[in-house]
Amino acid sequence: MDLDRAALLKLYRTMKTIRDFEERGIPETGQREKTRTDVCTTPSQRTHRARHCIAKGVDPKGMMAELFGRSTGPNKGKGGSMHIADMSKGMLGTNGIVAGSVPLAVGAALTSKLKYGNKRVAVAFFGDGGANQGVLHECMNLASVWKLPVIFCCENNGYAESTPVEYALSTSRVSDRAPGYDMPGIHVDGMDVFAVFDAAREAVARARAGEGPSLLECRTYRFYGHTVFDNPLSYRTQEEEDHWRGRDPLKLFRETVIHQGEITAEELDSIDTEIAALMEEAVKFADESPLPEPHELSETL
Ligand SMILES: Cc1ncc(C[n+]2csc(CCOP(=O)(O)OP(=O)(O)O)c2C)c(N)n1
Ligand SMILES: [Mg+2]
Repeated sequence: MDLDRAALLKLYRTMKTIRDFEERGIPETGQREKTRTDVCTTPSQRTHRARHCIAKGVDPKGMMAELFGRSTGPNKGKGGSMHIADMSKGMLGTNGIVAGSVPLAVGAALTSKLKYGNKRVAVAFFGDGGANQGVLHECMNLASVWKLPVIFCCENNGYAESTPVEYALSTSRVSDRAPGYDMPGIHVDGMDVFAVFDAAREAVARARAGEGPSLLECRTYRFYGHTVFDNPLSYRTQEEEDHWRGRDPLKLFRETVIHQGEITAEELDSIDTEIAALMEEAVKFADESPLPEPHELSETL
């Protein structure tokens, strides 16, 4: 690990913002959906797509507003939790179609190659369920043939809804499929942010050097159900959940940096307090923001 203090603190702040946003955004949005009769939204799935937006620097206050269907959201309340996009941050759009964003990333990578000399790198995120979608395989093939600057990043959390990855995947790892497309296949512990960071950095360097795509599989876990209506204990055990909870990425980060003496527990605690206040602010901002006007429905963003 060769990250300086500022980079480590930034990493922790981002991770903690994602966690708090997910844990706060889900119940808050659900509550408003139940009590509001003047707006129709689909029941919120877990806000898992939000994490990539936050990592890319999309404003959490605006994102909370988007979840609440408010006009101050990056998509003016018309995107909701499923379709947040913020082009100014390079966030090309979250997607409700499993593996649906993969071809969009490959298109962005083609633009980068043709117009920006591979300087911009596209990252296509998909799950272990998405790994079995046909479109992913077409995309990996074409990206390899054209040596596009794209990273295929599989967040393997062990389940596609309730289907265990061991049941649905033909290989033992998603990354095992990379040689079929002549690209590196890297498997990392997705609970270890340093392992993910190192592997991602290498894949980015390869993409920028014009060497083409990589397949990066991060083995992780979903702490909650697939949706708020899902009871995960109907298809997995408490012991399994406890095991993965013990490997919480925030906990592992804390233990590592405190042990190495890079950062103190107090510094991390003060970030926790700061993020808790940011979430209060985000919920307040979203609640106080106006709903979109009916005439905005057909306006493009
Ligand atoms: C093309 C398509 N098929 C089915 C669905 C229904 N669906 C929504 S999420 C999901 C499971 C996805 O699992 P995975 O790729 O592992 O992603 P995770 O939810 O674990 O992040 C399915 C089948 C969908 N949204 N799109
Ligand atoms: Mg999954």
